[in-house]
Amino acid sequence: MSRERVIQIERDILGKNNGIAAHNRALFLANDLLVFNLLSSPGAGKTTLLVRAASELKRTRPVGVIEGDQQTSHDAERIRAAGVPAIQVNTGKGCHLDAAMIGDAYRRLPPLTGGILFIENVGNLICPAAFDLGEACKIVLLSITEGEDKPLKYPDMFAASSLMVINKIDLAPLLEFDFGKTIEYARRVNPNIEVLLVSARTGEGLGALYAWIDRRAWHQRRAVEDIR
Ligand SMILES: Nc1nc2c(ncn2[C@@H]2O[C@H](COP(=O)(O)OP(=O)(O)OP(=O)(O)O)[C@@H](O)[C@H]2O)c(=O)[nH]1
Ligand SMILES: [Mg+2]
Ligand SMILES: [Zn+2]
Repeated sequence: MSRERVIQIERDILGKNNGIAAHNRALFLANDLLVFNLLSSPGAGKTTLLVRAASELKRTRPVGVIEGDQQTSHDAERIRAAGVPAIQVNTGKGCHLDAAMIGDAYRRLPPLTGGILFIENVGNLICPAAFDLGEACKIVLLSITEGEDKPLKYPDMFAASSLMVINKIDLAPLLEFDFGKTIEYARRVNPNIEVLLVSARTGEGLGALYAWIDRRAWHQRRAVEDIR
């Protein structure tokens, strides 16, 4: 296949996805729903973080989760065990979630008006960056066992994200992880990226994450009021 043909097919796929994502986004705003698309390599701690965050945040607003994995419903079961509604999407041979999958899964969740929807994308630092799902923003999770250089090796993911959450800081005494260097690399790719340090295991740093989420909720509500 020629290079031009490959580029054309990519454009068609992304163009179709973007149309559905715009539809999702309008629906989310109409339902006063704040939506985050959570991205990371496999095992960085997305589900561990979501179990804690969803349990905490659901005390003050509705919270739901859409879980993306190639196979199994393990992650949705972990979320449901915390008393939070979750829909599992299996992508089979696919390696990312797309906007149509999110539209379908959203319809199967209970009403979340005024609340938060977390989408846990397939563990993959590459193509989920290219697919808009209709989210308010992307959050990239980087665990300190992965090494400092990931923002430079997988720049699209960090360029597309509004927030980088550095996870597993409880392991810092065992590793020689350079936080300053990692943040510098991420900001080289995306000068505006915000950064938080957490341990999803111990809960350290999660207060700052909840405050960050509350600020986003406040900004979205103001933007919606301005439109209305
Ligand atoms: N020490 C430590 N371990 C963690 C932390 N967060 C997650 N883990 C562990 O890391 C492993 C993977 O965590 P998950 O939450 O399943 O990671 P994930 O990103 O959801 O993984 P996939 O959905 O497979 O991509 C598990 O063994 C967790 O217990 C943390 O903050 N500290
Ligand atoms: Mg997971
Ligand atoms: Zn993919």
